[in-house]
Amino acid sequence: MISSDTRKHVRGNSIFIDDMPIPTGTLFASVFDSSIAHGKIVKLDLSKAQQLDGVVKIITFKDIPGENQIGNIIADESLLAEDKVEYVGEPVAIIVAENESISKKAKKLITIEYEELPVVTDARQAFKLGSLIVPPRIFEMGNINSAFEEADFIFEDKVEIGGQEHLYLETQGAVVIPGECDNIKIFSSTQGPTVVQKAAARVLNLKMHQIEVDVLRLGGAFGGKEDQATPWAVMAALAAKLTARPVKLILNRHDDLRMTGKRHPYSVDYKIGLTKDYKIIAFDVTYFQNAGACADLSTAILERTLFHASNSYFIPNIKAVGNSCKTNLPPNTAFRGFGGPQAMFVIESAIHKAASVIGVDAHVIQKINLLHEGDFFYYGQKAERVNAEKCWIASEKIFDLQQKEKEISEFNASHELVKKGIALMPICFGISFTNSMLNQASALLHIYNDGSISISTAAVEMGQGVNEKMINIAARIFSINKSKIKIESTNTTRVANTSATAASSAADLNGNALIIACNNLLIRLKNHAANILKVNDSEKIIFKNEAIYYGDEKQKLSWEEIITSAYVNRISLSSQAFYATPNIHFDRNIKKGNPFAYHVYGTAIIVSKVDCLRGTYEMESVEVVHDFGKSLNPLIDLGQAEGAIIQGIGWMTIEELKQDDNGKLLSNSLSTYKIPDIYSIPKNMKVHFLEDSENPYGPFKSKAIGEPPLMYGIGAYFAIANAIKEFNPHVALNYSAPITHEKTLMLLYQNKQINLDEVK
Ligand code: LUZ
Ligand code: MOS
Repeated sequence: MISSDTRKHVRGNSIFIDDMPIPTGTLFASVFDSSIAHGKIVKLDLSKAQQLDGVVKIITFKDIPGENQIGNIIADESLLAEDKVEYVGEPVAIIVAENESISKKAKKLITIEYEELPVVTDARQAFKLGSLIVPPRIFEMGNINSAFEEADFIFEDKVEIGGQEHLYLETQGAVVIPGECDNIKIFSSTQGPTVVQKAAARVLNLKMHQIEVDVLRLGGAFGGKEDQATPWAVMAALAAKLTARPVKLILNRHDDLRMTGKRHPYSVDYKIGLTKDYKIIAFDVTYFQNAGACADLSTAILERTLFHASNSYFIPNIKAVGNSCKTNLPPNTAFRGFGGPQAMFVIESAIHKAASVIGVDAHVIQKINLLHEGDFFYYGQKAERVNAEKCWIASEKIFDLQQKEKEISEFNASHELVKKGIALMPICFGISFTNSMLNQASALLHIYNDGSISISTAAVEMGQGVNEKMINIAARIFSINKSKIKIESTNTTRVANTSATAASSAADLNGNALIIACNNLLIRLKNHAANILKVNDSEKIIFKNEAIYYGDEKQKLSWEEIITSAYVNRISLSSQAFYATPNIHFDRNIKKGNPFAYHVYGTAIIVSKVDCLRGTYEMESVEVVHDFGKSLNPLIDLGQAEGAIIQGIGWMTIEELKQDDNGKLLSNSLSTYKIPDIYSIPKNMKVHFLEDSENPYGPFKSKAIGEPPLMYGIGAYFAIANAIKEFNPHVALNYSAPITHEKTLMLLYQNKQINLDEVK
């Protein structure tokens, strides 16, 4: 079944911020930002710009009525720079003008002088200088020192992991309409309406109830709008307050790429110890996270890295150290996976390295070490309903791993300049915000007296289909046609204190709240139906296909009739409900607890094909067994899985962020930053739904889907690496992602003498 949003999207009927009809007199704001990565502001001259016809106001930090502070977890981020700048793209002033072209023209008339300071863009260099966002964090289990003494194999290495640009189709932006008495309404392209509301209140010196944030939908987000939609919305709100006129602020693509943060690059040291029968008994890992110039969500992201240090494996002795390093780059931020993907690439690199040196296939080591029922995660949570091995074995069987390996080795034996490589990638991803507090949601349900339904939750639709899932839930409980149900915009006045739509949890948290709201009303309606039908046992009343049944007997009472009758009899047709995930907690002092409601499992088998003359490659196949629980909507879930896989492969292969030594983004356009396109889709992509998986924590036993499948993309790195080894067996891999075509070419010919005349 096609979702209601799909229809709107393909017909161009969906409204994004930039499509909103705006009131006449709306001003346009643009942002003047730092051109250097680190320095003191010596002089800021706005006079020429101010004199330009049509410029209404130029705002600096001095005009802020409240606090010049938008830091969410840590208060270290000013909305507008005061006396120093710490990254290229840091906002300094807001130019508010009658229209966009005037505000852009005025921006060019602003002059600024800096006293430049040393620039640090590298996480390890920042660490050496003692430039950390917070003190190092350490998670541990067992005793790595004694375990390393018992190990038969020990390997140590370094891993480098690149960042990733979100590239949501809709850039950051907001429209703000001022109301009476300082009340303002913000339309923001944000994943976190309450985050925006709170930050705006702080900066404007208003109460939260004076600010209404409304979000109809986002044109993509991927984590990039969990925290980083905030500054633009707050700037527009500030401009609206100071001018008492509506204000629109939308970043163009170049500005967005330059000014916003990305997925965090990490540099990592590890040491891994195995027994002679390939059991991993010790893992010592130190992460250097490149946080950028302020905290943003970096500490939470680093925490999730620590949680996922051992991916889908049971390792009895682990020590993981996380360093969040402050550099002169735009603050890096949430991105689908939230630190989990970086952790998984490291443990997979360690296993791959061990396998290469020992001389076995990596998947032999992977399989032996998979997590089992009752094992403990090293942060103290007992593993329950573990599907790690189930997915692995199902993938071997369904996709005939043995036959595949045979075909690949035959292919490689008979081809000299094209090689194939295979890799398996198991995943285990914890579901719940790692900050337990955030695992709450509410739903507001109205049934109008014509029988149509309106639903508000905290979930933000960003193309992931959460609205359709909410419709599915209500339609299922009331057993009515989907066309009777409407999902309203996400709005802080209707649903307060919302957690951001993030952590793959929006459908779980809001869906569970919605189930409670629907059931409350259903009970009310059943009691009323029992009255009408003059029966005592309302539990025998069933709502089915828009009709009312008593036991098996269909009654002369339709959905519309029972609703009208309830209204006439003065029965409330509205319901509000709250859900908080039970049984989760985490003690940040002892670093133990039960942070996740459950885990999502799966295994991917990825085959690459590398052109060994050119260094180019393609993914020939990606075949996955994924644990969806009991899917709420298989088509949406499949779409999420496929999209995430491609996004993950992009991160590991072709998406390469580059800055110069002065902290200036070089990959600042779509011609220098390549993301996957239609030609990147593997010829053979199959996602098999694991059978017999149920989840007591998900709505109707479903599991979260947003982030976990992204991490299958990590397998692409190793599939390419293994193909390279077929061509150049003595290649020394440096475990540096992404493995671009250029890097592939260099690795193919690393230390390799080749006489092309001899090649067939
Ligand atoms: N956002 C967040 C997230 O604030 N906390 C999390 O644990 C998280 N996990 C994944 C993605 N976004
Ligand atoms: Mo998050 S990475 O905004 O789910």
